[in-house]
Amino acid sequence: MTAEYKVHGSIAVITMSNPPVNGLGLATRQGIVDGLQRANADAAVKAIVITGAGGAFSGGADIKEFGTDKSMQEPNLHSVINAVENSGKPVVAAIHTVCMGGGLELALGCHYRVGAPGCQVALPEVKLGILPGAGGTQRLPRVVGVEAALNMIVSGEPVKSEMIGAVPGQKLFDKMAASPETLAEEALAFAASVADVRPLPLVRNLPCKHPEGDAYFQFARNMVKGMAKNFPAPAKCVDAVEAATKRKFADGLAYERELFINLMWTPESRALRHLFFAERAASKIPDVPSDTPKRDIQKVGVIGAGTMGGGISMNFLNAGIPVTILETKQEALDRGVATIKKNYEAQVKKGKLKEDKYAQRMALLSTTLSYDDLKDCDLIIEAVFEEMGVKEVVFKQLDAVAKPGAILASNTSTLDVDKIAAFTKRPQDVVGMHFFSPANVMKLLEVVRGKETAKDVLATVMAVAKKIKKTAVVSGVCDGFIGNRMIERYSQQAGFLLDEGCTPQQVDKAIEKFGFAMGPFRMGDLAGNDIGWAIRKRRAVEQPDMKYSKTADLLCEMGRFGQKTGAGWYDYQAGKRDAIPSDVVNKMIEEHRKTLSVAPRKVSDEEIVQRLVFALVNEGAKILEEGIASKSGDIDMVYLTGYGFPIHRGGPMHYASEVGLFNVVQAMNRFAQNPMDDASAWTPAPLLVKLAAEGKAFQ
Ligand code: 3H9
Repeated sequence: MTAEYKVHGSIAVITMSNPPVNGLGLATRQGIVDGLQRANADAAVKAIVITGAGGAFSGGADIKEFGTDKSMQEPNLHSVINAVENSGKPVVAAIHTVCMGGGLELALGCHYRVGAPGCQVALPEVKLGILPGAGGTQRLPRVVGVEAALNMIVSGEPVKSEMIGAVPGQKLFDKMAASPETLAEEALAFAASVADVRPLPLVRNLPCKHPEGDAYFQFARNMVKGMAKNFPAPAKCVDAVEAATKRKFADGLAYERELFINLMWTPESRALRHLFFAERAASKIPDVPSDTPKRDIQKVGVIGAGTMGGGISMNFLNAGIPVTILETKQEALDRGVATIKKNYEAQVKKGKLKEDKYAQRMALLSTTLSYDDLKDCDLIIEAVFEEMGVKEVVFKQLDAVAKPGAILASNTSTLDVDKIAAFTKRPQDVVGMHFFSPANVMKLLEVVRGKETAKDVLATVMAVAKKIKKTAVVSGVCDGFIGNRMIERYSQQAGFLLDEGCTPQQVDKAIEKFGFAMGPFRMGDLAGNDIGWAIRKRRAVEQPDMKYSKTADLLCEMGRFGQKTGAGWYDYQAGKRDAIPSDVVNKMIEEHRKTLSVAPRKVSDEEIVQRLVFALVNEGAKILEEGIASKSGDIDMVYLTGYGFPIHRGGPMHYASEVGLFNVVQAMNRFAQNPMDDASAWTPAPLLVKLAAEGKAFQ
């Protein structure tokens, strides 16, 4: 049963019941139509209420059905709404908690709407790369006005029901219930009060005009152009709403349907739908049930008051969790606290943070030079220098002072968490929490699961991540975990491209045109080229055969560490971040090519993009195969939230599936023939070969 039918006196109540959010899947749609037929056939029924069970009126069309036959199967949402509009007896929507997408469109088809306060009302389809496809663009402007409707449709953002209900002249809600608790009763009373009204009011019959007509829509188009960038849907939303003001209702509806279907098949929409599910799936760990008991996290300790330690601390302060920062020297503590204050003050200045909130957050912060002061912390995160010897000292001290059951986390970005855990007598309590810089801004948190990490530690850290508003992705232990292990292959290709004839700006431009927030060389300058240098030096000992371009080492030998030294792959003017192509660097690259006896060749943008992205994909496939990531969506989330991979491409693994894994393997085989490249890096991962041969995509 996905829609229940009950009669209360003379009122029939159809309750959508399709957890978790009463998505309008086929069975629910059928249930509503059946309920309407029953109610219309029953002479004792005078009016009908449609509502939703549990925590939603309806979250809209069932997104899981998209791309399957079920989404189009009759009764489709249009037919359901037609059945509602054509009901001979009044239909009242009793709306609460969540009323979104197709759910709102269904409500707009009802003759009347009673709303509960606190309900999130939205047409969020644009966030899935589509537009409302069941009349939302035609009916919403008729009840809340063209501008308000277009704002909601183009942004997809929810608006609280009581805000809409309070706007004079709005026709979305015929009545606002006093509270969510009284909604059912008030909706029944309202339905009884309109039982005899004829003709029944229909939103489609309301007028729809904008006083400035063309000028307004031109303005809207210009606004949308700037913000929509790589996504076609927002501009189509404007077209559809404009049609509501210019065409007959039925024509507008048909036009909206056409736009909806076209958008549904765009790669951008597929990417956003993938992202929707990948984001939610990332928080689920296959062998850690969602009801795993969690440890209580009341107080957090952070070791290290540097850039990372400070940023990490701010996350917890922002969430109202007290933090004690430990350092070895008072000056370092003072510097760290001053940086935190500076960050908050900048937010206050921009009006993003209120003075009293700032004061509250700072009041939660304490500092210490003694490990003893961390003994009442429930979670202690180490953010000290990235060197195993240093981690050993820290974890041995933590083991000596931390209370039993405290979670001991390392912010290491590459080191072996199992080795770190072995410095303690409680490896089950040790986990990696790899934040990305700036840690108070970046969404991504890699949660590194050691071989002995306890399940309740993982469950707790995932819950904490949600509390501090991070997208947490679980990674197994390997060098660099998911993100940095893959980026090394990407950087390796970027270096080879310089050796073969590219300039840093050509490589950056090509990949930025593909949609990356920043190319590898601008990124290196921002993060600090010395970080990669240190890793390469370590690698040179561990994997002496690994082939890579020496240009990055030569750059560092010139002291060009990036923005922090005013020079890196690019030149920088004092106090500015604009990357200016550098003659010195280009000369260094040319000279290096001469030492390799390489005649530079013209490399196409397509080759640049494929080599950089497919290098990520191949390593991603190995990570998946080894079980370091449990699903390909997790790898995509890491790249979308931590590495500036273009959202409209859906992440490297999704993008590869879109290109076709067979084509990806073919390209890799081609690249392996290039004598300047590292052929071993292009041996396709067995999983990739298998899926390509089977004509499948990454799961
Ligand atoms: C549409 O309506 C098209 C029409 O215009 C035209 C049709 C012809 N379907 O976010 P949460 C699942 S397009 C299926 O963690 P919250 C979600 O996957 C649709 N499943 O919870 C998750 O499952 P799981 C327009 C859905 O409380 C669970 O619900 N509507 C849907 O933080 C909990 O989700 C939207 O775009 C759905 N429509 O937030 C609404 N919605 O537990 C998108 C959710 O297995 N949804 N699920 O991981 C949201 O914005 C939020 O989920 C919502 C709840 C605010 C509803």
